[in-house]
Amino acid sequence: MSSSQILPPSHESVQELAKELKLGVPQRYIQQHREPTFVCDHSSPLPSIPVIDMNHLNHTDKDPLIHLRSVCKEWGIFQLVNHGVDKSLIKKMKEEVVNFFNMPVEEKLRYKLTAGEYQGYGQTILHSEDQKVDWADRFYMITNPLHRRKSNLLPEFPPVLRDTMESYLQEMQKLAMYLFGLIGEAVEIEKQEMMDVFDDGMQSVRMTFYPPCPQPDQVIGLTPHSDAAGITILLQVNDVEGLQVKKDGVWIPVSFLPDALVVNVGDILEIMSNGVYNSIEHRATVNATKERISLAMFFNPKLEADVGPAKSLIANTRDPPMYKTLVMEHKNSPLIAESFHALFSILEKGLLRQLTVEAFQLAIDPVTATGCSRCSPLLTADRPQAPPRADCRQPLRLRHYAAGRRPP
Ligand SMILES: O=C(O)CCC(=O)C(=O)O
Repeated sequence: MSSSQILPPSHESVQELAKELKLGVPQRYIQQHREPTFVCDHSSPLPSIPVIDMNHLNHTDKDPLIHLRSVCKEWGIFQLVNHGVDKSLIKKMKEEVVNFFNMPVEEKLRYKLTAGEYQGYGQTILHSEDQKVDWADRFYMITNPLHRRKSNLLPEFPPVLRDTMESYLQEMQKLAMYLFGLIGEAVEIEKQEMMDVFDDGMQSVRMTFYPPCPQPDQVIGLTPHSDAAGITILLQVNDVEGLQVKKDGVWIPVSFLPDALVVNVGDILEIMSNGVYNSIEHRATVNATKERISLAMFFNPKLEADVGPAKSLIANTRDPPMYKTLVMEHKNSPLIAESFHALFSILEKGLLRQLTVEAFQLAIDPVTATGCSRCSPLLTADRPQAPPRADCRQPLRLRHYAAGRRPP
């Protein structure tokens, strides 16, 4: 089966399933090899993700930018405080997301994901019959450019949710553009280049409901992945935690500060920064007794933009580009159609980054470039015989490519 094939959804709602569980969690949700979470003790306290205060970023001196650069490099994620987004808007947005998931299932199914689609209300997008399903219901949609909005999604939302979301999207877009400017400047990408790439860019939203689960250690709310985005801004809607990030090989729970927004670096920013920044791998666990709800917004380049190491950074630093440049979307190219799809698939860990790195690797050394017909549309096109590799999704492999070395 090709990796691009999308199967019909497995069932209608995990939220409903969780209410009716009698005989334990069905097998298709059970994930045996979940990597353990960091356990803290006296000698090793729980590390916490860095905090960036926007009041400090607003000053003109260089120190905050040096700090921002080091946070995006060492972590690739931070909590943003004093972000200036109207508190009452955030409160209203949270209430409306809760109201959405509280609607009767029949109402939510008006927005249902259909086979072959990745926008709408549903669960894990299935690429194979034996694929495990995350313990969560999700609603995903593209919100910009406007002509890419689906007429049966946002426009058909209950009016208060729709209007609140419109205001929230606008505020978040302004915030994202401000952050893009600074995050770019911190790594010597000229502001104009960031604006050219991200202004009026592809924007999308995911609302997620993680129902309580009687076997929380046996399921996963959100499979580990990095975002194929520029940046993601995450709002934790209720006070239940579950987000974890992988830092130095260890899964660390994220404790949300009140009123903070969590910002993470995605694959596109890692590529644009020529590998300086870290597209952080993350996952979500679920709670035994309480549901968890989150709202993620993804900010991407405009569809006609090139994605590669930023030209101004390469000119300023004179470092060799570590990734090849690919256009975000090209109507005539099946390769790019695949990578475009990957932008919205949370299943393919770092696929966009992998594509650009593999393209680079192929260009410099086609013999040692390894890959797999399962995870790499690029290699599928160029080397149809490439066999599936058990380790094809190891982020470490990508780091080795990025460093120009052979993967282990
Ligand atoms: O629910 C969360 O905390 C994480 C959400 C997320 O990473 C995503 O939707 O991609």
